Amino acid sequence: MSSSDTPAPTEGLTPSQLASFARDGYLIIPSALPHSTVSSLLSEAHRLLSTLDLSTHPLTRFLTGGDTGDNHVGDAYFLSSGNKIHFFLEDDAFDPTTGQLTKPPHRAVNKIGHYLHALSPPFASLLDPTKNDGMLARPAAVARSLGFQDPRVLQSMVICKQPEIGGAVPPHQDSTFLYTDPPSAVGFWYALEDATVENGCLSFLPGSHKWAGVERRLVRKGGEGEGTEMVGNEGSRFPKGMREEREERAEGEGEYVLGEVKAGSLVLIHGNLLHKSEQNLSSKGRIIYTFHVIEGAEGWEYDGRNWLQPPEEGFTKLYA
Ligand SMILES: O=C(O)CCC(=O)C(=O)O
Repeated sequence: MSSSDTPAPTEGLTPSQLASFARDGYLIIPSALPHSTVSSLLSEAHRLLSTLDLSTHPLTRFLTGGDTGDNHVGDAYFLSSGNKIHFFLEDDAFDPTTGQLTKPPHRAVNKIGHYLHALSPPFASLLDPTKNDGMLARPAAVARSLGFQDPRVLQSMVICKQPEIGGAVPPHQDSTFLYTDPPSAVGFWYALEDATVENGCLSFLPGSHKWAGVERRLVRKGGEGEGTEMVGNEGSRFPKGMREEREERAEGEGEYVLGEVKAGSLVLIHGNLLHKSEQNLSSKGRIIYTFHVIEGAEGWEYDGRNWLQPPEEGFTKLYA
């Protein structure tokens, strides 16, 4: 095959990928990142971990608040992380009796967030539509395929799922945390290391995005103080256009499907989809990179009570 016959890299989603995402609420795209990109992002994740200085760190732990979401992390260090690179520690990295860390700092981090897509050049370059590095399914092209008019990127994170102590992430919907009215969040989740059952891969409740409305939202507590809380959602519970096809189902029905993936895979996650990951008690870590996209066009309102508020420059535009 001559170079002129070589098929152009697939930029957006194919019709069958779109159909699969619409049916299941998630889509796995193997080998979305070339090996060179995976290694540069992984090196950047390790470099960031090596910069953690616990002598000036408030020792904020990443707590999901369990099934109810009560007691979710919400101190000033967390609430101010939307335009910074902050480190959140693993609860099980602390000895419960003494409160001392039992792991070295780089092995104690649950996640790094939430402005990597702007402040870290290797992570920022994932969003660059002009780069020609063999990457499949570029974020802007994917967003176009999904019908976004003015997609905005927010809440980027490296999630470490550390060996032996990596915490479980309970079942949740991403629009609970990044609520627009109507809901519009889509998660872009990139495996930088293989994710397996042993080290806490994702699992999904297929089709739940069609019947599980956004019933609750994580918001800042009122006033100038710290803290987050879960409140009932009084706005729309499903994205535009989904009301007609939404199915009536009781929560708890259906079975989660494991999403074991190789490094370099991209997983797209609908904001209403119920998904989770288990603890990592194995000796192998599982580093991933994720960011979310919401609709920034007129007709979608980003909620002023959401835990994450836009930086002065506004949430990052995905379209040039
Ligand atoms: O990577 C994980 O274990 C969980 C990530 C997740 O559920 C999310 O980003 O919404």
